[in-house]
Amino acid sequence: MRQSETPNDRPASGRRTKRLLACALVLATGGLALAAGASAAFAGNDKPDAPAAARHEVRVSEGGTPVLTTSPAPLVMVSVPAGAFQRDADAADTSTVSAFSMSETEITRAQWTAVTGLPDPSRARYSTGAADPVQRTNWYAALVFCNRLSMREGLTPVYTIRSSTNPAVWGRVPTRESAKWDAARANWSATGYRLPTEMEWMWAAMGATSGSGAHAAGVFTNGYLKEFAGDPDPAAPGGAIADYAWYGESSGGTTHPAGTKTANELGLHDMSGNVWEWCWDRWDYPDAYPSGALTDYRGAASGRYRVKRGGSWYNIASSCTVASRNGNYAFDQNSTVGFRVVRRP
Ligand SMILES: [Ca+2]
Ligand SMILES: [Ca+2]
Repeated sequence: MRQSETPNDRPASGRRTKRLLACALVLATGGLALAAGASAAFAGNDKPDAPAAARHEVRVSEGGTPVLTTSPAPLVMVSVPAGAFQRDADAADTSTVSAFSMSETEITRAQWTAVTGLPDPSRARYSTGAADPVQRTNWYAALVFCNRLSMREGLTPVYTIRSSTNPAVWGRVPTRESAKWDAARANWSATGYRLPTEMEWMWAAMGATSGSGAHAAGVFTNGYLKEFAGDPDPAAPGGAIADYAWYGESSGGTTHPAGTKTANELGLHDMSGNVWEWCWDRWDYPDAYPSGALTDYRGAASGRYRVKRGGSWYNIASSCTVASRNGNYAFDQNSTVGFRVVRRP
């Protein structure tokens, strides 16, 4: 039931509601919310904000190279080195991850519009503007963004749906469960953009090889204990999460411009909070990773949901940890969920 922790597009009404009550609420309202989303034809039904170009500030940070240079919203990619980490309390449960690069921030509303040309589905009442992360992009829509960005940058698109890598062939982004879109295949050797795997997300969130904490024999042994991405001491409880994350207690009930909180050790912003981030992996509840050593693990072969990570502007701190897992249906549009992208290094 944890995948239903946040009510679909009704965050304000249940902000302080305990988890079980929130579960019941989403079960009661989920059908209605979905029907409303479907009738809104994915575009959402909020009044649009001012044009993106007028509101988005160009920002280039340390370490990354802007690649989306032709739009008003450059996308900065940060290198994440290969490495290994302990993913839970069992020292035998290690994950090895190959090197990749990851967007410094969540994809913003301005970037969404610039890359896809599709309507911005974000719920305006839970957003401060076009520099905020895009939300209500379901998992299917995130794949469209990835391939469109790859094509725009002259890279090989990663995802194939309906035997094509061109989203123009895929048709309208589904707002209900779609077997064809669920069967999306990933070309892991392609040069283009894609969603992170859950293990890539976790490795990046804990700061990879430069993450503060205990590194022994090439394994980051306690990064999984971090209470938020950037937590300077995973072994010590507590920490200044509000310096690093827009979450339930610090957000004031909306998303905020991407990249305005302190970054983690890699220079990645908002890994904890602001919006949940879609990962590639299938997920079910209850569910566990396979035990033992895993290399470039890409998720279960089946599962009713897709993983989302990091918590959001709406969630309590315990949802924003490095190890916390959650998921949604791939077709879910939720104003607490967005995504960021990765690609080969
Ligand atoms: Ca800590
Ligand atoms: Ca986030």
